[in-house]
Amino acid sequence: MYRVNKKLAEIFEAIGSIYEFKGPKERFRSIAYHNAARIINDLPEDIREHIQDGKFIKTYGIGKSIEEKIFEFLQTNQISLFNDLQKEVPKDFLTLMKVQGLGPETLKRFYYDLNLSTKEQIIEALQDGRILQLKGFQKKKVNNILSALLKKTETDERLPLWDAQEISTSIVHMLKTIPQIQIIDIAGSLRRQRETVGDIDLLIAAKARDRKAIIRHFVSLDEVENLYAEGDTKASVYFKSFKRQVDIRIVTEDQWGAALQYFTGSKAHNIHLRKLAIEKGFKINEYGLFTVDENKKIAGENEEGIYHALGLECIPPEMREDTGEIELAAEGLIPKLITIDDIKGDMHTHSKWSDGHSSIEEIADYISSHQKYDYIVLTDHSKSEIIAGGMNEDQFMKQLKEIKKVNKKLGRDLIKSGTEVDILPDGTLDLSDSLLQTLDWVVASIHSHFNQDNTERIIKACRNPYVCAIGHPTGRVLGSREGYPVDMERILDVAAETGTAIEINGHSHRMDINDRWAKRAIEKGVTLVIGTDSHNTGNYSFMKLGVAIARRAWCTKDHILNTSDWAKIEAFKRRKLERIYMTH
Ligand code: DGT
Ligand code: CA
Ligand code: CA
Ligand code: ZN
Repeated sequence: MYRVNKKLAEIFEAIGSIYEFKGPKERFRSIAYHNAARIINDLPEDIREHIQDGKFIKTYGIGKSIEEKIFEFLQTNQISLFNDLQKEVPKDFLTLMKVQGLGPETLKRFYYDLNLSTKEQIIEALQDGRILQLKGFQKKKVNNILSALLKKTETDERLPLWDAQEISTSIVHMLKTIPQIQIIDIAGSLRRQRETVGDIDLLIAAKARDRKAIIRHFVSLDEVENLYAEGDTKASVYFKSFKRQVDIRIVTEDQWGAALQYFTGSKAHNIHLRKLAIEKGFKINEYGLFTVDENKKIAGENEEGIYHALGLECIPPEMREDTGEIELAAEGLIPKLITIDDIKGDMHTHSKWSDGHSSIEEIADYISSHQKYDYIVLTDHSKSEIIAGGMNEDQFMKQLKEIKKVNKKLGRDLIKSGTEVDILPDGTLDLSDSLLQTLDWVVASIHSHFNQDNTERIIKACRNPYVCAIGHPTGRVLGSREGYPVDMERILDVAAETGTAIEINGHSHRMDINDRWAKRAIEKGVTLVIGTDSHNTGNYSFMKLGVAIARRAWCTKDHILNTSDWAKIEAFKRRKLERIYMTH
């Protein structure tokens, strides 16, 4: 999610809750701010993209007065109304209202009926039975609130990879101004590109005598709020604006490889590696690889050296989870993982024709100047997606003409026609077969009935000869919605059997299917495609998240269809058609 959006949404949420706390006469204000918070939270792009010539391009249900607050925030980084309102509620209120079971209404009663205004006072009153005496507070409710209050919140949550990448990039940028730093890189789960990240680990190489100065500089950055730990070679701090813990570790240049290997992990990978080292008469730590008998340093300057000394091929960070990669490396069988440069096109994007923000021409211009793609598929929504501006068959035919026009102007077939067609509740599709047959690429996705088991629905879609791929197959949305119930093993089997591709949706909110399912898919011989589900030009870079999932799934470029030129994609479609008609 975009940091401005997130911050604004948080403030609006808080304003809404303060109005709620203030009572019934502020009810409409409260609703308006809560609404605005939700709308901004759901925006697929940076809110600043919605402003042009000092105006909102679209209002999105946001009224004039809230619009002014948005401008105020973008210009001054604060909202004066919010500063004033905060003085009207107890100090801990804003953090407390986010605790499960403690809405503004409840807090109001604690405050007015029992005169409780801090977290400590509330905990005490929950424990000593005072709250039990309030009407409507039975034992179970009290216990739930108590355990929610005692549990750490918010910062305990793991951070989606995209956010972690943005944050770490900006921190690395800040630190690069420190002249004593020789090398700086990310480590930990972030370097392994896990889909969520617990904390951010950074590694620095510098001369021993410069460490103190670097650490002092780091911990006194404006952004740093809390210092958890500070030592000779490390510091652990809390970054205010990112609400995240960041660990730095400083080593000397000759220890770089050993330290990078050690702090990249994973823990399980490292433990296995250490066992292997001991078997071979070595010991390994963050300073290097040493012989046990003479304590002689064998390797440590770079990671390759460490792995090679242990008789292993160097293992890409994304594979380091101790799930068989060390055994593979011992046999020299580490696959050549796909890279972003292998990608020849994007298989899932939306234009202004449905709920995207760019016209076909704008997309063509942007892709031509920013990507080395051979093709990009427009997969706008089908008619039952009313809110998302889904299109009927006639509109798709019109869009087809527009695509031809733009391609002609470009002088090449960059833009491919397609759709993300809805799989309806009964498993049939939202567009006619004759239209689907005309399009270059058909992704079929589920956008409704999330609570039912959707296995059969998806399987039925796989059996349609014109469905090329299943979009965001589990339907999960990171941090807000679990996937619908679905038997993914069966779906993968049917995908393999029918020659239907399975999508790795790289959108930062989705990352669907994830690395584990993608690995399972290729084990079963399923072809994967990566799409970004872009709704604006900023989204095309989600391709790197899709590639991250594929790398963590041990995919080579041969596993991913959109590393091929378009002719191979046509062949893939033909194979599916033949297969379906042969079995009928
Ligand atoms: P996270 O932050 O929960 O997403 O996961 P990681 O993998 O980034 O874990 P973190 O930040 O606790 O530690 C970073 C790396 O440091 C970890 O991947 C491996 C290494 N490490 C940490 N603790 C240990 C340990 O007790 N033994 C070994 N061998 N390595 C460790
Ligand atoms: Ca970490
Ligand atoms: Ca850490
Ligand atoms: Zn979709």
